[in-house]
Amino acid sequence: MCGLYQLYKLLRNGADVTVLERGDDVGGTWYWNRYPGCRFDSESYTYGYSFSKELLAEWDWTEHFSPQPENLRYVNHVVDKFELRTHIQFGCNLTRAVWDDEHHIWTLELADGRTLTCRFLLTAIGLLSAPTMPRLTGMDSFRGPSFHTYHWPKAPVDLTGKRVAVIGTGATGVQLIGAIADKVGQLTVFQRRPNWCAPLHNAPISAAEMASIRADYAEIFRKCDNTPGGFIHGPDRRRVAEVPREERLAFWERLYATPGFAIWLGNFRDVLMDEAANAEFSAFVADKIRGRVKDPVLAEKLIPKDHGFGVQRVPMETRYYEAYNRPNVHLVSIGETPIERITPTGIRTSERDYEFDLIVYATGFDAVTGAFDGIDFVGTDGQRLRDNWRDGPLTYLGLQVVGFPNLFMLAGPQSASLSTNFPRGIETVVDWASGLFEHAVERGIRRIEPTAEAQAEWTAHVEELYQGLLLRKAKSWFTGYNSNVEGHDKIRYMIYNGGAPRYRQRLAEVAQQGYAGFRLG
Ligand code: NA7
Repeated sequence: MCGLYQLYKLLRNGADVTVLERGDDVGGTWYWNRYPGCRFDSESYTYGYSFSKELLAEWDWTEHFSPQPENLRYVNHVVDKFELRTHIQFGCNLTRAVWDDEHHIWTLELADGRTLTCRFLLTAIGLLSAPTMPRLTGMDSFRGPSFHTYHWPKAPVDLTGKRVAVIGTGATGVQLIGAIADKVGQLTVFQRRPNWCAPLHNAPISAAEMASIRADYAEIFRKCDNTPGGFIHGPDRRRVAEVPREERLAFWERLYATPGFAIWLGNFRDVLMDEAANAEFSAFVADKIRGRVKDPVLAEKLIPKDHGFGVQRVPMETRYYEAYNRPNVHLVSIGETPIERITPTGIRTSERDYEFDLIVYATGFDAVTGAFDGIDFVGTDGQRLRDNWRDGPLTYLGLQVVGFPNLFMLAGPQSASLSTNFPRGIETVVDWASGLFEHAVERGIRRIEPTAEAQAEWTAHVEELYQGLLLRKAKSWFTGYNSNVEGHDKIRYMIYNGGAPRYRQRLAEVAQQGYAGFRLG
């Protein structure tokens, strides 16, 4: 989504540009993630690109939260419409990028042995594009198919009558479980920690509805521009304690019945900041779970006890809790009965052996920095990006890093794109970066690098923004936590939590001040 828009902009500005794509077709997230149930959690009409009126006029979304196949069709439609495909080289796996400080160029090494050079190197490599597998004994010994959700095969997988294991209950696992519970023979879910999930309330979009959405696009995007998350849902400015109990319960009932992230991003503002407010809302959601899961012992296992609602990414679900009322669905709490190993025929826990035809790992990603760590970026004086970021990313505006001139991260750590409705966030960054490139070309600028002071100030600012939020304590990808990656068991300040409007304002000020904080030469 990000790279394609940047390509479009650069081509329009007459730049000499090529896109290197690891996959053998376009789509990024929507190319790789093909698991059943995969869909937007953003309202479809807030997720599409906003830059072309023609595109908005001709594209019909068929569901409020569009599924992966339609999303992939959308990306292909955009690529064909704007004739972008010929500028993309597929199957290019960038392994190394080395900066030459004398000639001001990057040399790129690809896995197939090819070498390319460029003046400006822009990354649009995704924030959730480095999937991680658990470190379990015997994983290679399993005789049936097993894969990470990110690598769900392109060829149809017949689940009918199959005994399926799903490990992981994050946003991905929750989508998958809800979608396949009634398709498989037996489904066994291996849950390490439960999540606070909320109903998505997806529905088809009728032709009349689409017409009214289309007529309303300007207002929809205006709304998205003005909320911290780039969604149509913005926080309610009241605090929980200010609102009489009956009124707030009625408000929460409405939120629970509202489609999308309203329940997370449209809640009272202190729910995500104050322990007491959060505990009260979490209790409300816990009761909802108890109301939906028939077996009370099972219901308690599905209610998080170690963190409150919304401090981790809220998985949006469709019939997720009801899946556990089915006789063919079984929950294994790994906390009680840990997985001991994967066997040739299934999974052995401390309690018993399970036999499976298929094992699916919905175990998440080395988020945000994982894709960067996968490339050996070598900057000035031979310094390496992955070494400099060992204890957490250091950036200026989430866009650039000291020691790595002319390297621009279009959806980098510590930028707002990661904490917002992604296309809304990246349109801001791409538009801004395109302005900077024009500025550079007009003035014959060949080298752009942030100052050490600007980077230190921004990184400290990002860290400070975490302090007011309960999410700072959660073990999730928002804090850079991943038990499957060595060294990622401590807090890293990955995302900018100041909200999209504030970020946009800051970018505008930086540009107005002649790109303050950047050294242009
Ligand atoms: P997440 O949200 O990181 O979830 C990963 C899940 O996998 C989560 O339930 C983890 O449990 C579980 N997990 C991870 N490693 C293991 C091991 N080793 N053993 C057992 N269980 C494990 O990734 P998703 O793909 O669901 O979602 C990522 C983003 O994609 C999401 O935020 C959306 O923006 C789209 P844990 O909770 O860590 O105990």
